[in-house]
Amino acid sequence: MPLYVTKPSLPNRERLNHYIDRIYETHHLTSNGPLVKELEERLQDYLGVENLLLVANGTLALQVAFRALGITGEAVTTPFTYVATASSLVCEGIKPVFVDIERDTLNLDPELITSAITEKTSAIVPVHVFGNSCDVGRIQEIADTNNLKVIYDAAHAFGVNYDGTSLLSFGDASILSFQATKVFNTAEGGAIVFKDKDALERARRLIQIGYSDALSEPSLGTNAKMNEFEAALGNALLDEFSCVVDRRRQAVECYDERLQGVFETQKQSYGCTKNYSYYPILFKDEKNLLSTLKLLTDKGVYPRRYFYPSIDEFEFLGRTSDNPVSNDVSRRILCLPLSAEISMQEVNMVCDLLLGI
Ligand code: T4K
Repeated sequence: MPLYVTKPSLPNRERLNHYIDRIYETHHLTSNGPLVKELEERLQDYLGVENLLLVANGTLALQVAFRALGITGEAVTTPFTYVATASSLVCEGIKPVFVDIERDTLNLDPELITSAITEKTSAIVPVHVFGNSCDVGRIQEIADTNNLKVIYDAAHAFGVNYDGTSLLSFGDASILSFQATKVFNTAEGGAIVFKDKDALERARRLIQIGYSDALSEPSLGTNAKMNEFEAALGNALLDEFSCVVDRRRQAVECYDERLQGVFETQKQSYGCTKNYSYYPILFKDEKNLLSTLKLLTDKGVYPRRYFYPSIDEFEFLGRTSDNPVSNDVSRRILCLPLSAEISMQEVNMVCDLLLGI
């Protein structure tokens, strides 16, 4: 059996049926139905946040957050991320301005932000890469000094705490992705956590094609609603989520035990808890990475080059390619197979291959 970078978690079938039965009883399939409302409330409790809005996916979560917060002109962001962080800016008519990352945490380097700010800048869009927290304190100071909004791409940071509180409570908004490959998934889905209730209400209207209710006149909007089947999956998975985290933690501890000290890896930010979402390792150089990748894929193991290339190399994003750390890291990094489904035998098999045993 091939071993992919991840295997999505699925809830117990009977548990899922219990939620699906409710859909069959009510025939309420979408448009802010009871299961979506229930999941919104449960996630607020579970994550320890307020003003959480469920949406169709993480990419639309970003677009809606930018629009609800009135972001225009330019936004300072990171080149070491998935393309959606920046393409969502472009879709909203905002120019992404890339600044380089810290070599150890792999997150946006706060010390480089100020020099990238112009009179057109209205936001900073950092990413908590692989669930590792950015320097939220320093970023907020810079935002306050320059009167900018901060929208965190927290697609990887479900359930992460920083300094004893949810990492999602920093900035003006944080977005989550619940796409199948994420720690917590609803097949496709996402959420926005706003600091401000008014922004939440604007976003709620935006995701319902500009309608606040069926009778009033609409304003400009899009369709970014989560449906009831996705919410059923989310509710059922949340019921057993502690087991998902536990199994992922065991796999990460096994990787750590075998690989720590052998490969360079991401430095955990101080005060930040782990959600075991990804297991990145860095090779000496790209040649080394490519030969190991071949060895692994020949044996049916398919890790992923998250994130390669550094997205400042994409033509449609302006191709600046002048972020040497991001460019270097992106050529040398590989995310190893990790999921709640992976067995310790499989983790050990990957480690044996990496260590040439
Ligand atoms: N911001 C950041 C920082 C992000 O990382 C992402 C998404 C977003 C924003 C946008 O959120 P969404 O709009 O996607 O909600 C994946 C995901 O498609 C993407 O959600 C994710 N980040 C990105 C990092 O990775 P691919 O193309 O590398 O993954 P894919 O679909 O090839 O899946 C990887 C492996 O997982 C497959 O080889 C097999 C396994 N798999 C995958 C799926 C989808 C399964 O076994 N079953 C499945 O259903 O992009």
